[in-house]
Amino acid sequence: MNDFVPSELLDEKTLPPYLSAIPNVAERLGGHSSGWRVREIGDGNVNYVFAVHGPAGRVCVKQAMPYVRVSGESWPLTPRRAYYEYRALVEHGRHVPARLPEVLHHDSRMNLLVTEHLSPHVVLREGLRHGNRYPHLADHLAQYLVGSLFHTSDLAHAAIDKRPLVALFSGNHEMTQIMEDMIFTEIYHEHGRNRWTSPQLDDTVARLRDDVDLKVAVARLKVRYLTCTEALLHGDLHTGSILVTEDDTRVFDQEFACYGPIGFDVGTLLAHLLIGYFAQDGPTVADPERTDRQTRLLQVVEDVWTGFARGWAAAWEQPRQGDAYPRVLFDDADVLAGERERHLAGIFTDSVGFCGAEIIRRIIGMAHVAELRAIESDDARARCEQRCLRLATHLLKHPHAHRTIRDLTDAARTARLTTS
Ligand code: SR1
Ligand code: MG
Repeated sequence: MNDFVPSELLDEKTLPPYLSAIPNVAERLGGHSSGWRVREIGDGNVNYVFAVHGPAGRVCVKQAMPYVRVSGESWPLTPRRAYYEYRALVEHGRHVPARLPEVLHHDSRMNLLVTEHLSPHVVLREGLRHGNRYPHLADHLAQYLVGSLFHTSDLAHAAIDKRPLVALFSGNHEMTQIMEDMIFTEIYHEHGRNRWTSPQLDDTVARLRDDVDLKVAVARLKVRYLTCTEALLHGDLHTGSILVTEDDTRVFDQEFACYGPIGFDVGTLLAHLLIGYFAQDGPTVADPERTDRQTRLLQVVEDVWTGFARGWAAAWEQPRQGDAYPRVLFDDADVLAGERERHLAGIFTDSVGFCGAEIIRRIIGMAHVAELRAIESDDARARCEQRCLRLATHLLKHPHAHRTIRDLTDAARTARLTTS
């Protein structure tokens, strides 16, 4: 008998009876629920996540609580985020299912999502930190970006179908508000959630806050994030939201999903790859592999963009259902190709800016990243962070100076070597 009481937050004890009433999940786990093992595996700021193991298989369960994990009940947060995560998986799943976890169950009353449990996958951030090689990573990420972004944009999606989705995802405003505040506003003034490596970065932070040009650049990006509904974004596409093996790449944790500027997802992803590049310099012991790892990381940055641009151009040339750039208006293929390139250049410029904004907020805001946190010495960490901030401010203030992805990786190389 299922004695599960609805509306409660599930835990190691109550999850098995709840799951046993969901036929496809129970079947995947196999055997009797009394034999299922439950383990909490979440490592993010927002949620608890459980892996459930049965004799036949495994599933992953995420139930959104009405608050933020790292802050507890003192920071209430809508549990409806689970619904938007589910809907984003469904919408992106129409276009790029191979790069997502399979959805097994969604319970909107319980704010709960069950997906396949990916194993032996590891979180990309950790894999990169340890220097693992992922030969298909850049291709897979480019495939994910094209699939999720091109195919939800007005190039591929008719307005009559897209507009209702824009309206639906605008309901995720409590989550987007977090990004609006954290990325574009609160780090540029005194705010209780901010923290940084102190006193090493104190002067740098003060300089950032006094930098009017920088704040104008960030304010313009915030307007893009607030007003542009180009495509359905993941909304928090960092290397902790990606699971990998040598042969596979899957993107998860779409709870910040919203319609927004394409460059927001692309730039966020590039930001975290670049933070990983700078963080490699953290350990002070000599490491003969370090240079190779850094070279590989910048190669991933370059290959992700190159693969994305190539995939975008290829998708643009296919028969499309979207209302943007109707072929009937363009007899001259060169004119349309020129527009395609102009469009991609605009996405790149946006990406450069959002990349800079994301790097800064991960160093002086609330949500820091594991590879920088793991650097034990405050001085060594601050050195890496200064280089990150040097690059990020340059990107924000001079986005148009970076016309190619090589310009971006060159700027990263320069920021790493420049001493100030
Ligand atoms: C309370 S949420 C803090 C941050 O963690 C998530 O990963 C998002 O990036 C968010 O900004
Ligand atoms: Mg997350």
